[in-house]
Amino acid sequence: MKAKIFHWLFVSVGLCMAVLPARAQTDTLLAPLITDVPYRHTITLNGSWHYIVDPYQTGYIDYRYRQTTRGYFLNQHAEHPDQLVEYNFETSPALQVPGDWNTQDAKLFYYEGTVWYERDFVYHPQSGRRVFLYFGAANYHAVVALNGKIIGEHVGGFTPFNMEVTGQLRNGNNFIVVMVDNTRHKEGVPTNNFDWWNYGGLTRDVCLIETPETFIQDYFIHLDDLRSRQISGWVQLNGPQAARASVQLQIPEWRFSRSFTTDVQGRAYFSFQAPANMELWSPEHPRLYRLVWTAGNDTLGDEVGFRTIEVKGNDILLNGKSVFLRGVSIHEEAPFGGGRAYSAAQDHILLQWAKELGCNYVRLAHYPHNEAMIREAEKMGLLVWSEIPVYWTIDWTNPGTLANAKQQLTEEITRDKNRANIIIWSVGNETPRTAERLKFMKALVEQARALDSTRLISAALQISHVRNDTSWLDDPLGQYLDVLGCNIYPGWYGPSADAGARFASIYQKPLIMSEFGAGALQGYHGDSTQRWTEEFQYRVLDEDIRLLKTIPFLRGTTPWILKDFRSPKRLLPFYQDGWNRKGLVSDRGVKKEAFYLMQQFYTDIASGKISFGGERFGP
Ligand code: GCB
Repeated sequence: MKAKIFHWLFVSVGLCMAVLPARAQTDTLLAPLITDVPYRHTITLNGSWHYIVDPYQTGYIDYRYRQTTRGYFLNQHAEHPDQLVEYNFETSPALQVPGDWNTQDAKLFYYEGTVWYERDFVYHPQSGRRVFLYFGAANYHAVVALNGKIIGEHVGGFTPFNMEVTGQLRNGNNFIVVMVDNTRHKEGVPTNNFDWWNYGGLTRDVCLIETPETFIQDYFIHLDDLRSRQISGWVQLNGPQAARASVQLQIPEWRFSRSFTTDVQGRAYFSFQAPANMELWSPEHPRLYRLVWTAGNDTLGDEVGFRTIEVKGNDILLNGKSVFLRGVSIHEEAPFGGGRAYSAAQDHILLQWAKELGCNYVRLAHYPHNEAMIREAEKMGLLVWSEIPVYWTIDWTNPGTLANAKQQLTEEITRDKNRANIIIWSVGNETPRTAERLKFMKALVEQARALDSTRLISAALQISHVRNDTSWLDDPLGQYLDVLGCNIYPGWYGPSADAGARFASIYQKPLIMSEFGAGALQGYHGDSTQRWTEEFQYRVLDEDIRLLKTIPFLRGTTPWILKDFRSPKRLLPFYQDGWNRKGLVSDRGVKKEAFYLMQQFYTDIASGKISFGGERFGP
């Protein structure tokens, strides 16, 4: 037994040294991302995990800053009374996964650092089956070990990752240990400074995915053209039989069945014409079709919608028709109280509020939300702006930061590219106008386009100056974007937008006002000039709406924000108490007066009462 442990230490220390630099910037040892996980054969590892809070990373590094030989990955137990083992998962408390640690243990509310998670499970490997360990997300840096051996590492708090564990699972008892560290870093994405709670932990589902030896790893399907009803895409197999293999696609409602042959890389590209009776996906009619892929002895289902999205002049065309995006910004926080949201039930409540507001669109800020959120929105007919956490002032000249931002963007697009409701990939929020940032952001735009040429690219920008009552949007980043996003806060961070206020852009592109609003403590009333009252928030929003109505190229609005959210930057006692109060709904789910004002604005747009640049968006 001892010899075994020493052998393990030797091997794993060597491995750890190789894969664990002081601060990894990108994924290590991971398998290509498996998509469409809700439709796969999975074994959940959600539930109760033991945890150890380790602020000094004692389970990881020794007193010389080397990888410790007593690492908690070993999950050791003292076998003799004289043996020194200074931790014990078995007798440590438990956290629920998925979930952040901050809201599960009062001692961890403000904690930023390392927490170790451990879970035992029973598994019986079968020959001919491959197994992958999948994490929906871990914030921020995760190192994963199976049965005492490190098997992978991931950096980035909001995107999935998986490792192959075929052949590494024992028949019977197994254990996983994950070190999760949510320390903020200057070079991180996001960086040190951001306006939301840095919820740490295994915040999304954890599961084992079982597949045949050769399996359908990923696919991409999209409607290219309305008139020709051309659908195209690709399917990717993984495994020993992946090359020159036959893959079948069926869409039962169309009685469609077609086989494709993969190339040497295991990928098949396809293209076909949809039947004339194809119904398009739209917010009014969120039609989804069941599809089934078959390759060898693997089958994979999904439900997909078909629609087109493009920009023409100042217009955003959904299925060829100009659309106004009546939206709201949303953080991934539980609808009642705080804590990371992670379930379809929580997501549904948030999205239902957006529907009540009159939305056909949501801005999921400021990072990729959980997969259930996107799928729920797709079923409910809500278009989506999806964003990566390139936020404010990150480390623009650091190549590791760019590599990580690209990685998060890739993981986001890989996971969600088949969701019809996502129409915009946003590459960042309120980034500064510098040459270094432009280079960085241009690289992200190019990456997004290379991965997915079927959607629009945007970013939330800021105005550069106000001249003669006119706010100017002329950020050079705008030249690379399809749609301009812009955040403005007149009447909150700056002077009110007075009656003559105007908004101008140097670009001939559609604009989404991606943020505007004011803070109010729900139930706190007074004069409309008194900050934190619902009346103050209402007045500012009223003035914002007046300004918005004057912008002929405006094609969408997402006020900040649907629900009050926790932020350690919002410390004013009584009014804030750790909450950003710009929600249209309070942290307890109570609607504020401003909610109804915004609702009226959207009713007026949807009924065609309000037009933009002569364009009406009525039924
Ligand atoms: C912004 C940011 C958003 C903040 C918001 C605020 O411009 O994009 O993340 O939370 O302002 O409340 O200040």
